Amino acid sequence: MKTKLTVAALLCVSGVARGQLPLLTQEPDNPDNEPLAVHPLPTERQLLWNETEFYAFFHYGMNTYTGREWGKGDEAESAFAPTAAPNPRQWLEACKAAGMKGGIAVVKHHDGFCLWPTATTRHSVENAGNACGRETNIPRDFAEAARDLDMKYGFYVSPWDRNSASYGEDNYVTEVFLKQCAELAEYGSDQFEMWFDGANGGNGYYGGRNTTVSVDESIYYDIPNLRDSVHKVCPDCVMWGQGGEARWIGNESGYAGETNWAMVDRGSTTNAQLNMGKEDGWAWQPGESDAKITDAGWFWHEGENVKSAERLFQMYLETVGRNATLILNCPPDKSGLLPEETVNALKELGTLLTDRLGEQRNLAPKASIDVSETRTAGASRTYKAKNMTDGQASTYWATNDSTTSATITLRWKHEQTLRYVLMQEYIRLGQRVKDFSIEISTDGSHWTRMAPDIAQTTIGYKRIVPLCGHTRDSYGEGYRAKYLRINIRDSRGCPLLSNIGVY
Ligand code: FUL
Repeated sequence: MKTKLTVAALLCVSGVARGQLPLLTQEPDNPDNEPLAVHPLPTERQLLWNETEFYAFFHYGMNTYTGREWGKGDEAESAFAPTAAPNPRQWLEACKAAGMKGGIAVVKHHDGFCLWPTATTRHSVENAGNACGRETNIPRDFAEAARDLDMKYGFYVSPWDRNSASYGEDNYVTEVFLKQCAELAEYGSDQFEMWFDGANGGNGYYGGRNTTVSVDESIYYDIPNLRDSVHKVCPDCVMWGQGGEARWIGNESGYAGETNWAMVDRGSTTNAQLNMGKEDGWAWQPGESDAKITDAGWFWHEGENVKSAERLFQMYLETVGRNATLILNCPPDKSGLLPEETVNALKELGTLLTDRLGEQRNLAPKASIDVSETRTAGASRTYKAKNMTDGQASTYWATNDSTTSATITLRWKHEQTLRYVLMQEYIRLGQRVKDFSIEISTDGSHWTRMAPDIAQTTIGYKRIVPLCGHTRDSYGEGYRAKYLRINIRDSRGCPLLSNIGVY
């Protein structure tokens, strides 16, 4: 901790010259008694990104019309012929009804076809097969709709380009890829994430070369330069994947590890680290889980099925509820609209989320809370238990620095029916908790451990524990209790919790 010398201290120091003992008085430089940070820490941009929590992915483009998942790059531009004007506003509205806070539109997939007029290639909407196609500009319309609906937005731009004649050479990066990212950045300085897929190199059309190109993705795309130039225009834009500011969760099935740290050793691609992070990882790279609402591919396909709202709710619990974000892919069809079945499933999911985890269902603010220890308050900050139920992300409960285990006990006047416990750490000062347990009681002296089959290890930005444990149908009859106790059993530093919800 830094200290500063006061005038009194200086006078004392000067006393040394007169042969007196130096009496140093010190004034703490931490008037709020804030806990020391436990590194590594998130950047402001990563903190903001985390708050988006649940957002949509929209795979739409050339593949929608060819039925492919990975176009080769040799598709005629005229094949892109929407049967109606693509309508990103309809996409986003449907996702907002599901409780999503934003979306990412694929504006260039591996086939290289660009869904906006671009100076970098003729393989774009400008040469589409009909007027609807030629007037399409997804980044423009998507950004505008998102702002209108008060949602976050961003774009997926594939670094791999199976159309470009120069792919694999330096001028592809400088003249095509970086310029495309720069063009996209201009569609809005308020973008929250740019998505850079990991699929790289391989066979393709490549301007008629019809060959296989291999690149070393760790150097080829000039990521540091890309990151700097996008951040100059879009300061809050997290560069996903190749960009190194958020990590892939290691599967496309919609689950994160029950233990899930936001930290990893940068560059590690082991499945365990992607899915669970690493307690002593040195880079803050929180997990994002990309999953599909449909049962076929990422793009729309005739005859595909949409998952049930119940299955999607489960996916939400296993991603957002495990310290990851969820990006749920909802593919528009050939008319440039989300099909009715998708819209309905999204609406149903929104209802489930509100009925089960909506603020009006939160029983925690109605409980009295006892904690085993409360950190000494500072001049303008307290660390009291009620900070966990005041609805403010900036306040938190904490223990004193040397305490790494504690209990939090909620008590209601009458018995309640409980199903889920939600917890959030104040991650601005690092992710800490590594072992906890949850118990309930009807009388305050006999306790039952809940969900022992679920690893109760990390919390992070957000953790939701279904009290019934692993069962896929987490919304059963629930458990009657008058008390709920969270035992924090171990933590990388004193625990800091900013929010507790009980539903
Ligand atoms: C993958 C891509 O290859 C898929 O086509 C899709 O875009 C998915 C989200 O990422 O790596």
